[in-house]
Amino acid sequence: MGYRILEPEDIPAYLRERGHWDEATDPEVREVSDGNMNRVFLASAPDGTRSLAVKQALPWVRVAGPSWPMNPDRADAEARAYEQVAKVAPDKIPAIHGYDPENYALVMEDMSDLEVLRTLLNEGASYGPHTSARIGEFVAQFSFATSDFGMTSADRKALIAASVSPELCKITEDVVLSEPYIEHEHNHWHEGVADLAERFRADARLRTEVADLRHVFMTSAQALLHGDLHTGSIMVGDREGTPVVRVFDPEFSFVGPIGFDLGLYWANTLVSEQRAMTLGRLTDHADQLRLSWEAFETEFRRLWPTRVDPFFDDAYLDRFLKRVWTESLGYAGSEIIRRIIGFAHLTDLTTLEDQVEASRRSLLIGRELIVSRGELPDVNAVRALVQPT
Ligand code: SR1
Ligand code: MG
Repeated sequence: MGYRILEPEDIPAYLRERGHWDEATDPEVREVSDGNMNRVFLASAPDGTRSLAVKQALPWVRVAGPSWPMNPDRADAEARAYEQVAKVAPDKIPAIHGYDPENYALVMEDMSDLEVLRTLLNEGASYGPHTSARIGEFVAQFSFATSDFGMTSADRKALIAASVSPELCKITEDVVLSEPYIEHEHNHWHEGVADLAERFRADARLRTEVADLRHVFMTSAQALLHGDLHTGSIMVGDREGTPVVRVFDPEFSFVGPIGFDLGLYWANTLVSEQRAMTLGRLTDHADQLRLSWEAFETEFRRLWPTRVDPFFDDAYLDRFLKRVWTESLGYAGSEIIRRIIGFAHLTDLTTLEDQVEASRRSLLIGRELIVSRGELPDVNAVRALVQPT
């Protein structure tokens, strides 16, 4: 792909060219790439008065290198998602200063005063009362606005067409929604769960339910999603005494089932709970699914009277939310499983001295969420499954 791959030393001139830096002194630049896919640089004035983040998509998966090529136009999807969220929930994403589609680079707010939620949780922090509530609201505001309830039918068709993201969706269809259930070179696991990995590959009931979730992922166009809403895609902190929650990294964004976003968040909270249990550090982990679902449902119902098409009546809203609930549980289960026996694992478990028990419990919860999702009517039923008495 003929575009300019930025190195740290290119960033000062790049920011000046793009009109983001006109201070007399060049910024100091450091690379802070962390996720699986892209590079991120922080550019800061030496006197500390200003700083920016630059994120660039590489033409491959960063952690795999050129052996796993990947279209950098995923950065277009990320910019599009930020643009849509900015209309309805600007307080829940970083400020975007500009997108350069020729070089697949976003210039945005430096959030290094905040912390990645996963990092904090791994260190033993609790969520507090705000984090999951803001995430539930984020999903409701973003999904309502980009659904057939928030947009006219014609605008929605244009959004769906513009948001097609075949390569990134294929990653999810593969690494989340099929590979963990077949023999695949991407898969790996701790030897202490090898028997469960084998059992899951032979589990016909599980396979059919995952096939159903995979097909819903491929065909359901409910709303524009974040697409990878795990606890590593969320930053939290405090600015002048106000709690701050920011969702970032929506490069997997596409128009799909809303439950995929909620489910990914739930999976990550459930695995973090298993880590805390192992370490004897449980705090408010058990509340997070409820807090995020209640905030999602409350906000979605608050927005409902503003729907553009009143043919969708109140009884349909109940039915729709029930469907979102059930699918969220299924996607939570599939996210848990793929994070333990698939390609990309979670530090929540891998950094435990003994990860086996937490991983086994998580895998079994994941399976149950998938196969029993239709029989889990509410949060209490999920808690009974996670924490049997
Ligand atoms: C090849 S990418 C594997 C995972 O990293 C991303 O963060 C997504 O979660 C994807 O599934
Ligand atoms: Mg990411």
